[in-house]
Amino acid sequence: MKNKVTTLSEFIVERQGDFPFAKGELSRLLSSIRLAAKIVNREVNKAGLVDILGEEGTQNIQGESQQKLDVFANEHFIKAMENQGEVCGIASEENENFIAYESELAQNGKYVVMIDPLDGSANIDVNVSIGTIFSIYRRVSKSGRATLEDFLQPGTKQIAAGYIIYGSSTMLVYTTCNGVNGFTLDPSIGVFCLSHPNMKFPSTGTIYSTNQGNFVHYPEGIKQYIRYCQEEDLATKRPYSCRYIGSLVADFHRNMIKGGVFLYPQTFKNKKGKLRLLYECNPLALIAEQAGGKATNGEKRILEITPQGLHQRTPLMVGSVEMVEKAEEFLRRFPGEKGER
Ligand code: AHM
Ligand code: MG
Repeated sequence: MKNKVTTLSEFIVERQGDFPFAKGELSRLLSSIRLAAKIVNREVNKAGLVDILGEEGTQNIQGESQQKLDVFANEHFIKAMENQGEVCGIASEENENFIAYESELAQNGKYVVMIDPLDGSANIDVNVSIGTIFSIYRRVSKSGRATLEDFLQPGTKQIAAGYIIYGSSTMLVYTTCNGVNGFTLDPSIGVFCLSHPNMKFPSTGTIYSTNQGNFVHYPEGIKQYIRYCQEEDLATKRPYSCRYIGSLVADFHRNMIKGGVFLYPQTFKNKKGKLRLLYECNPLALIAEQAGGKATNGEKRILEITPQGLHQRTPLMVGSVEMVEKAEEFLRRFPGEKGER
């Protein structure tokens, strides 16, 4: 007989005891994310069928074109976080400023959420995996409207983080700082079921993920590391495979399961890197560490970076410990100018 299926809602309730200070609040917050994820998943799945694809015609604050599904996902997560009253404010990749909820209920909420509602959006209209990334903090202000300080906390202060991957199946993977667990959506009944308990990054692997088209603009240490990945060596199973989807969540998820490293360094064009610290790198860094992996900007732990702005960017190297440390070693050996040709 098969093992009993554990649903995400059962799991959230079982783990509620991990948070004596949070009582049911964090559970309710995670349940809101679960619901919004299902709604976004429904729209993502019918994206090819209805007239929802294509450019929305607006640009987000980084000057990138927004697509309709980004807007839809953004609106749904913003609404879902407001409704339960646990969250006093939300910051999103799609909004220049954070949103401080107006209702009295929400202003009593103890948490703030940071979110990339639909990451990898360039992949939407070509039917390639995309994802949602979220990060949860306790507010530092006492009550009332959320403040900027509530959002500008280092990643070490996260109390939970996760992602949803809309891929060949839809999964929700999250941590409440007590390991990482993955749930696969059974679309026939609309329920997330525990499919990947206690996920762990293999300590090493044979995959490196990077946009190799940028090679010429990479720092010397990263160029040298990539050359190392491509060399032949039986003992370390090199050359490694290069796998790059261009959706951070999908590349990260694959590497966590199979073992690998993801590199998005500073480049000649993006001197500070491309990926956003607060709602892309920090949540994945927390998940990586909770799964026994490592995340760094090449000099320091991602989680220890003090954020200065909501949309701050950072170089990112994340994945299997031994592979990240090898890349760091190359950066030390070949310091060079950041993003120097
Ligand atoms: P987005 O937030 O505009 O979707 O951009 C983030 C995405 C990541 O998912 C991915 O790792 C990266 O951008 C890919 O960038 P590039 O096309 O430069 O390789
Ligand atoms: Mg993004």
